[in-house]
Amino acid sequence: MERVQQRIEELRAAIRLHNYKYYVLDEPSIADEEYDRLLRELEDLEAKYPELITVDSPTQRVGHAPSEKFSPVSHSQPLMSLGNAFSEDELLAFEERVRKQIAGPVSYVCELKIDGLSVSLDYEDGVFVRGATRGDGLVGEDITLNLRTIRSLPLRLNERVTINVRGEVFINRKDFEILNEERRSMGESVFANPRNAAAGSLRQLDPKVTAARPLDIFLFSVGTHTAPDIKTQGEALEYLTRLGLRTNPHSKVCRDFSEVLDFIRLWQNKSKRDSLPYEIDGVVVKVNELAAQRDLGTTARSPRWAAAYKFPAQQVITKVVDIGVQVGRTGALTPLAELEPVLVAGSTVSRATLHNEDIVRDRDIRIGDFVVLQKAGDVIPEIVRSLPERRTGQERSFQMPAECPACGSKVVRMPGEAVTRCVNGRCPAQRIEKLIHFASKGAMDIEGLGPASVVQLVEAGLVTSPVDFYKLRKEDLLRLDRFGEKSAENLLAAIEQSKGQPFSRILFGLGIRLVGAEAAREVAAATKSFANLMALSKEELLQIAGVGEKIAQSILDYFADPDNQELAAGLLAQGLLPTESDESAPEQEPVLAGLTFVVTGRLEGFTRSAIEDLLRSLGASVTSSVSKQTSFLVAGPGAGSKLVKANELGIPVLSEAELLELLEERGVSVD
Ligand code: 0OW
Repeated sequence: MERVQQRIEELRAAIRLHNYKYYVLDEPSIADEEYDRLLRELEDLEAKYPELITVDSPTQRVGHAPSEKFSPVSHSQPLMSLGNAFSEDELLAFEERVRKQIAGPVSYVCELKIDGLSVSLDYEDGVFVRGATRGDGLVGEDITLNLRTIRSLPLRLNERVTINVRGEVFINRKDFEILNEERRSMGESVFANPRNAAAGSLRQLDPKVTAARPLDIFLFSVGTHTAPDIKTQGEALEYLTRLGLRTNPHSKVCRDFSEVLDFIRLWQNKSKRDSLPYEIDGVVVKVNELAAQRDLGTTARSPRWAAAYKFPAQQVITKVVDIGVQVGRTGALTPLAELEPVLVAGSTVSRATLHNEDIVRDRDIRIGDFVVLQKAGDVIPEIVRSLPERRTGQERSFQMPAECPACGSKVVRMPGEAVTRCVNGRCPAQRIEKLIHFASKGAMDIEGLGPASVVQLVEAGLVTSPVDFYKLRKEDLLRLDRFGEKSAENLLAAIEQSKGQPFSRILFGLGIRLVGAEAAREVAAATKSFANLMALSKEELLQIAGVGEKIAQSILDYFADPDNQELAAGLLAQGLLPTESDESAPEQEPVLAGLTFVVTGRLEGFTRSAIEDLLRSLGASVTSSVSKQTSFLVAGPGAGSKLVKANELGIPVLSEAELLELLEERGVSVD
């Protein structure tokens, strides 16, 4: 046994070293067959002596049973997002703010901004124990099993430290193209860009699927750690590298801001970026000294000591093959340019919206024109201008059709409005858009009921109104292609689960003109049920915050239509809402679960106990003293020693307004 244990240790150490050289340093040090032989010998030994298997053995990369769903993980410290700078001037303004706040000399670190998915990793005594997506910055999803499949992510560090680190998971451009090729050949939908491919691969419920995807990772910051005292971001990156974690080789400590600008001008160059195997969408500029970072602090969402310089949008030239019309869920007819497919900013574009008729005329875009197309990162592509000098005289101007292309009924353009609209409430194009909107993330959030599935259900005659979603049966779905046992059950479960959505989401999901998510929240909070809402007069509607003349009229018109009354009754009949208005305040989503708050100083809008009760009702714990475990300090005017301590420990500090903003973001409206 002794000898076996020793041989296993030798094999693990050798394989771990080869993994590190091959995947982390990109410097293979052994022939593949030699590597495979070592791995197979270890697998055989572990098969013969399963009691000797450890969680950090190189053989334990791919988990077995797929999980039902991802469990939530509250981040020890929030994963911040980044404020953007779109020009050198905006970057100089960032530097100006830093200089105003920081007395002594300041250096910077420039890091390529990897265009991937940010994750947080926990190592305990050097062993990888948990990994999560960023989520909303406070709470992410546990994707440990999937992260373990990333070969460049070590399951065990070079030192036995307990540390939290953050980084970006990505897929190389070449691997992205190969993956899309495979999906195309299997008739599956392709990923729009490498970032979506990485995100889609990481959020697979079955780790075996993730293991087949060529994911990679760069780590870029150190969270809580028991490590030696690190004073700068530069040292943090060196420390990550020393631990055996993969860091980006192009990061650079810049003594002053002119070096920052040099770095940015160097990497802005397209051929320089194309020389990288992965996509970057900018440069992250960080104040190097951690003490200065603490002095600068953070806003609710992003640090004041970092900025993301986004490269200017890439522009390409392509040809307008045709200009069609798309009918939206509110009946709006939107001109849509069909383009000769062209690669821009990491993905292939073949369509671009032209917004409305006036824009087509103002920019003089004609069918057959060569045009300049612009796309910044994953922002929607846009036609900047046409190139009249390349016209041949064959080009044709766009005319908005007089009838709706989907149902043939007359279209109207109200005087003074830019939008042309189909007013047939039963128009099939609108019907589909409405169904897509009803199931969408911001509304009923029905997982697996994206645009393609909605179209499929409508074309199969299974669904014409949102009520029909709740009448679907498994046998209906199994008759459709791309639906198997599992996917049919998952979809029906997701539809069933959506019955618990609050009234505000249902109201938003109906797609009433001018009633967006915000107005829907206000109206739902004020009326609590369809019955109450439909009983309101215009004057009463106008009493509701956020409801003006137009919205009140739109709501009255909507519920005056018998089809919509039938729809509301049909949804109730499917058990979507308690018909009576529930007097008890709906219990709040625990959006702050797992977070620890300390409150100090005077707050304008709350008594101390009111704010603490609110935070506790949202799942947070509230303590009286600041420590490393504190997630946020809420500091009103007159904050004293607690504020100093929070800054010393690098704890994010929120003003009362920033706290409200953070709650607002999580859908908590505080009256
Ligand atoms: N994408 C990146 C990157 C980076 C964090 C630390 C505090 C705020 C941002 O390469 N090199 N460095 C950071 O630093 N963030 C990055 O990506 C951010 C994470 C979340 C949103 C961006 O993707």
